[in-house]
Amino acid sequence: MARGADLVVGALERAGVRHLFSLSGNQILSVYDATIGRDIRIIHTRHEAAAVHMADAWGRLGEEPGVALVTAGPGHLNALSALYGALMAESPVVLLSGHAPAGQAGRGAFQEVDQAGAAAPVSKASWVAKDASRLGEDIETALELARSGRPGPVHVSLPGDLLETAVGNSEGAPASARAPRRSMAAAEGDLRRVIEMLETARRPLALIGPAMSRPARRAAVERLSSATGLPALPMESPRGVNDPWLHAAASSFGRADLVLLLGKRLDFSVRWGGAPPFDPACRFVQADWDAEALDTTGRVSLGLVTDPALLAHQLAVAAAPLAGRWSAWIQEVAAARASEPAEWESRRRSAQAPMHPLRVCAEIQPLLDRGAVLVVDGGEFGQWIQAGCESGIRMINGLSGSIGSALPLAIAARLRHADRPVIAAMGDGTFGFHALELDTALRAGLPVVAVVGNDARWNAEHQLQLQHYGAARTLACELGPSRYDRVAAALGGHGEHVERPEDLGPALERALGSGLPACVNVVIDGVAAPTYRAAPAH
Ligand SMILES: Cc1ncc(C[n+]2csc(CCOP(=O)(O)OP(=O)(O)O)c2C)c(N)n1
Ligand SMILES: [Mg+2]
Repeated sequence: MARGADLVVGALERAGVRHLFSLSGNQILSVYDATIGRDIRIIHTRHEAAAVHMADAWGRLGEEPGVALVTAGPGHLNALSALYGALMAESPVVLLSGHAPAGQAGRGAFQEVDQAGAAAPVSKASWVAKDASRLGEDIETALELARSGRPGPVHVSLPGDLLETAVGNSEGAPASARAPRRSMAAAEGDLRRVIEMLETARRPLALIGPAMSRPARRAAVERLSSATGLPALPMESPRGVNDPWLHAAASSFGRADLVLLLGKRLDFSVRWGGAPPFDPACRFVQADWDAEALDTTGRVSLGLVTDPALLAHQLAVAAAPLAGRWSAWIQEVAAARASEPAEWESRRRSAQAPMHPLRVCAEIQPLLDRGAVLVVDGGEFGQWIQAGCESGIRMINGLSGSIGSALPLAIAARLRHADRPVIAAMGDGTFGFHALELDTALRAGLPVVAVVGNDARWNAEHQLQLQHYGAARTLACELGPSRYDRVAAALGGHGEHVERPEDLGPALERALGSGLPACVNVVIDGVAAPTYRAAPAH
């Protein structure tokens, strides 16, 4: 006799979900049980947030929702900070949480808490399943919502008694025929208005949000850029216009006279379109999937509710006659993005110990050139790695500004890209959040290499203290010069401790060659992150 849990797992399997990132608990053991004999694997983590970070990475890397499964109450609440990460990264994620039995609702059941309410601010949709026989539909709806429009996390709470309820022998209905989606293409008139604004622009610039910056949608933006010469920059960093990856391209913000926000909110990361970095005379056009995401302050001249990737496709054709008029400008933006301060080259080659983070970049780069995936997280060290390394596949902690996700993100990246090495670079403080996921990596056979930039402090906060309160008032942000490599070794992984620059390359090779989850603990000079101040508006 099938149970509610069988409907859940059947619907997941039919939708192509092959991995559940999970931490066990009594309310969800029926779901574990229902995976037996199915083509679904459970990756069991050491913390619920890690399970959601893994689902987030899965969602970002393939645009198919990553699914996390956690237990009720505290398990669910542990997962929520990571759900915020997925929300801000616009990553399709489904969080399934066990829940106190429906039959005990409101009676002080074990771990009973308003789970749907708690998840609501960090998800696109959030509900408690009501009917055991319809659990399959709950799953289908959640998966569909997570990937439609602006991708993002969706939560469903699964009361333990519904999961255990017998629902007959039916597997549930096969995936219901979905109503054809309304076309989200921009109307002819709206397209015309965008073209008219582009016609009078001398230095137009497209800024693209996180989902738009990933390959599936980025291709449309690249087509627009190559067809028309319109430059486009991704806005994925919580440091916004000071994203170190942008290098000097941040100065383009102040030079632009028309900004096209494609799936990009006019939020803190672009300083709400203010001056600086933007010129007060710069005009803004915003295209977004959601009407609620459109600017309401009056800064945006034209707001369109449309699929921004479709709009990019449409503009690539409709604005093609404008090709050529911005060629000097697009080259200027590209050159600024490619430029580096003169002193970087000598830092990359420096024999100084403790090492400058750029020296670490120089040793990581050859691995990236061989196709390794780069995951970057955490503090000042992370900013340097983002500024100093170029990688085909790169994942950063994202607009949530939350540190700690690097290891779980990297482990899921390894699952997604089994043929590529995965390097996760992070600060020593950041490593501590999910260090024990090295154990998950070992058990799951998903080796990743954590490169820990060890400056024995929470340097990003230390730097802020220096800046705002002065050298005499820095406190509480110190860490020990800990041997994090030994954590990896203690868990059965591979550890390397590196103090001298010439030892780093060989240590990285040994870590990769070990075939084990590894931690390369690198003693670094705790310098402040690189800054490319956006040029003031003139
Ligand atoms: C979840 C979360 N907690 C706290 C912070 C604030 N924070 C940002 S960077 C940072 C310090 C990171 O230290 P470390 O990982 O050692 O990197 P470092 O700056 O030393 O290179 C802290 C505490 C945050 N962004 N996210
Ligand atoms: Mg540190």
